[in-house]
Amino acid sequence: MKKSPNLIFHILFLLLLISPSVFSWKKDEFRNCNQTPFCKRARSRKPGACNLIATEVSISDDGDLIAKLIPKTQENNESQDAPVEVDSKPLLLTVSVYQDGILRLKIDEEQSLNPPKKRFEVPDVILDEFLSKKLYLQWLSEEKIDNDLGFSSVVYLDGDYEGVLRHDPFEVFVRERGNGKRVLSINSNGLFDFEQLREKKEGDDWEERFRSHTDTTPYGPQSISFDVSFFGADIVSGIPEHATSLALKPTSGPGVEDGFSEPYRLFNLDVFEYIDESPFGLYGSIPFMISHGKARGSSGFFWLNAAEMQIDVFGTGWNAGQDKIMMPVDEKRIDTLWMSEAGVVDAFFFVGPGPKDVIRQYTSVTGRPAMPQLFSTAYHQCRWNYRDEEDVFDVDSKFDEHDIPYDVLWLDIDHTDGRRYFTWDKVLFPNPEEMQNKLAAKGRHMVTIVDPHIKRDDNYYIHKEASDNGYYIKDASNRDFDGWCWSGSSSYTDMVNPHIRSWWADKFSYGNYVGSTPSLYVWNDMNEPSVFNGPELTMPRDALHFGGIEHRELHNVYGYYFHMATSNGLVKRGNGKDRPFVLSRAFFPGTQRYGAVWTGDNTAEWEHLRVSVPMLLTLGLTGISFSGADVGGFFGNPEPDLLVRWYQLGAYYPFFRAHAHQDTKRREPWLFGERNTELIREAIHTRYMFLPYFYTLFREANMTGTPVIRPLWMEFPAEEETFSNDEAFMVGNSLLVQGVYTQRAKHVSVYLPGEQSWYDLRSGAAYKGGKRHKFEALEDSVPAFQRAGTIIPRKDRFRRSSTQMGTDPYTLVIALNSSKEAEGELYIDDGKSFEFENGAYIHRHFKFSNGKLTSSNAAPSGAGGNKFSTDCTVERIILLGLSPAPKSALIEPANQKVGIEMGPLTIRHGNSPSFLTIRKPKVRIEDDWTIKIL
Ligand code: NBV
Repeated sequence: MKKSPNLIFHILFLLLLISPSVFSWKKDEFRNCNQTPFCKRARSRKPGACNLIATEVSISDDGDLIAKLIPKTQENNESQDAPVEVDSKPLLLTVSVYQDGILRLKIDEEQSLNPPKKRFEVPDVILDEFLSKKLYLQWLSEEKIDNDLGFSSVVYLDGDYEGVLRHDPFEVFVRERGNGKRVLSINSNGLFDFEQLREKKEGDDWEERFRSHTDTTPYGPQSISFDVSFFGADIVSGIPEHATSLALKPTSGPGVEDGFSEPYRLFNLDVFEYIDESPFGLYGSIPFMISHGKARGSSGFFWLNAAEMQIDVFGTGWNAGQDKIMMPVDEKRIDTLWMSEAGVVDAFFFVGPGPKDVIRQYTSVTGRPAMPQLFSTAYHQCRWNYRDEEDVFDVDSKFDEHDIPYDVLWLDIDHTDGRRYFTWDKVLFPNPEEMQNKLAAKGRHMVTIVDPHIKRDDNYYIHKEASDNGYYIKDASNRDFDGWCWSGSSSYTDMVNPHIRSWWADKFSYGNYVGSTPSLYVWNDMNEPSVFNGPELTMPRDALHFGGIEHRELHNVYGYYFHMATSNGLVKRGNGKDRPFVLSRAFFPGTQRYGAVWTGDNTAEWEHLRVSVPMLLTLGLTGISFSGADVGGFFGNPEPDLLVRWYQLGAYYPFFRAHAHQDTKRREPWLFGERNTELIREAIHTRYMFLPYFYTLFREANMTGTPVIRPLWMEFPAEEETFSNDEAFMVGNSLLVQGVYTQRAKHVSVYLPGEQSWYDLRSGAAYKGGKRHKFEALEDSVPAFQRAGTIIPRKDRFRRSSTQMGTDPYTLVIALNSSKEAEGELYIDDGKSFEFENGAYIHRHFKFSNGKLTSSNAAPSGAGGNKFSTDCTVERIILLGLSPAPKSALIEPANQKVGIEMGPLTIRHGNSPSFLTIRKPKVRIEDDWTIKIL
């Protein structure tokens, strides 16, 4: 084995890293904007600094609007043929228009003018299907806007919107047709800047230094920055990942709070013990922002760029007194500044007008969330580390002993032979297949971790193949990059290369991954990538990828490719039959197509429980619906009270997993005394009960992009009171959940939106909407309510795992609104394969009106049908809000009469208040039927 020359240093470094005392956010290890030259330059520009004008505007053969951007000089003020400034060649601007009112703006150097290098454009994110929806512009209209002397070019977006390219000064915006109201714009504040690549001249010092690291920056400054304005916006949200509020706070101008004077950073980093309430960038990056306002609704802006990005949100009035602003100053709007170290402008404008429309538009570009396997939507038990097979069996059987269901047991890095992924520690895990099979017999699954750092050990087959074939990322001197991580001296496979991705995917075949079985799935950690001795704990920016691309150009997309290759590997191993399950820490736009993500190494503190909600809501708004936070907090030991509250809230996370650092005390659900075990059991049971509802929501996300958990304003877009509420959230359109975020809380204040009432999930009591209520903080659950007017499908019988619930009957809970009506849906498929894509599923629509519950097919004609079938029946129908109490009901077409009784809200709470219940209607869930209240 090749020893690293400074092995001792590395070992010391590693020891330092894993000793608990150093686990605190080390601000100084990371650059701030002032220490980041491109950010500093961009932030110091003044509004109106951009002097580019659009010339030679025309429609190209491809049906796009094209123009050249050149600096405005004295001469070209009059004539457009004036010479351009030295070093500043014309830039090429392209506006393309796609279905659903989507405008795409690209700005790059003109390739015909031979720039020193082609700038990186991110491949493999935009769907081909989206590209096929391009509209070919036929004609262009020109008009004068405001008091302009020159013209602007106007293109058709769709029936309601138009795109405008203002020529002088250059600006692009989308406006409503007819009334001309702006929706979104770029460069209205004149902050656009594009540092063009140029040959290095004598005296140019391009090197950048940070702490002990030097970045050779061989191509010099190449950053891009511009302002984006969101009109009619009360809030902006999105651009994960930051541990902060859902409505983004200003980072520049008036109203900047303490700790928020740095821009929101988008640079995938492994941040030890991150703090809450900070614009600091964490493990993943999605440069997509969504705005929302009472006046007009929502709009969205997405910049497809994988280099480091920094984004400022300006406080209102930041540019007061500036005369160079090109927009109606009295209009309500939020201005932002987007800065990236490299790449091109490839930006998408989404017009909405509703929040769900914006997400549909964004996910039509980057893809809808994958449909997960049913088991992965249930509860996961994780810890760094379950020590050995005995530990695994012990934990597994204790779940049964304590009557707590779980679906997946996870193994962290120490299950491997010396952190060589795809291997097993032979002493601790001598019979991995047997172990998995034993759990699989109870319908349970396992997950093992596979990180991207490959141990540089010639006896390790993955390393051998990767180094022999030249599959590693290279350092700036073109040698295999050698960094330090959990495996010691390590290299990183170059996942940007499709051939290498395919090689990696093959490593998951049952033949290659010895000891793996069909019930084993995968966890990708450290894929930012994390490099302990690298600058800011990551890969040097001047490292080289396939095709000579510098790491700086694609840093944020690396983890996405790693996740993609792993996920493809799991599909391949089952010959394309089964859906994969891969959890990733790093992410990028498009990640939603490959699996789930979690919010990394949080801490067992109340504030981290609190911030998990805006973090997950933000991920959902930006396409990544399948996400969760470590229940209990990764670092530190939660007080039982905190742990219980975390389970109660986590039961509603789309991805529900408990996890803990190796130095923490064991915290399996039964270790905190009988009462706490009972409370945790109850929380996990709640999740299992709602699995049919969650699965239906996952399908909705898969079809439309609408996330499983949603900010209240997504369901109640006109209610201002909801805009800054990120302590409560909606699960689908029917449930509202409010966390409890303080120790020994006595009361919780909950805002219930809308005009209709809400039914408390535990007591069934109805509460008025459009009001804030003060509730007693009950020990046994966090406040959760079903919205009047909805029907929720549940499965109330408890088994060991979701797999064992397959044939269980359903309960339908009908919460009537003031017109005595309600609606809901249920989606079912085999929970595992891709057959649903061929129509093998059941999609029911339930409607209660005029005293009659009807179940009808909601699948589009041609889909659904008989390709998937189930014998499941409905065992109970609970009616909330119906009076006077009816005595019986008539089931059609069976023409059978059944009695209506009083019964508990859930079968576990036999002594809770009683509600009207139709017991054993015995209708089949897949059939059409009606039940008429008599
Ligand atoms: O693999 C060990 C941990 C893992 O448990 C955690 O979930 C990851 O986020 N991993 C980070 C590396 C060590 C962190 C201190």
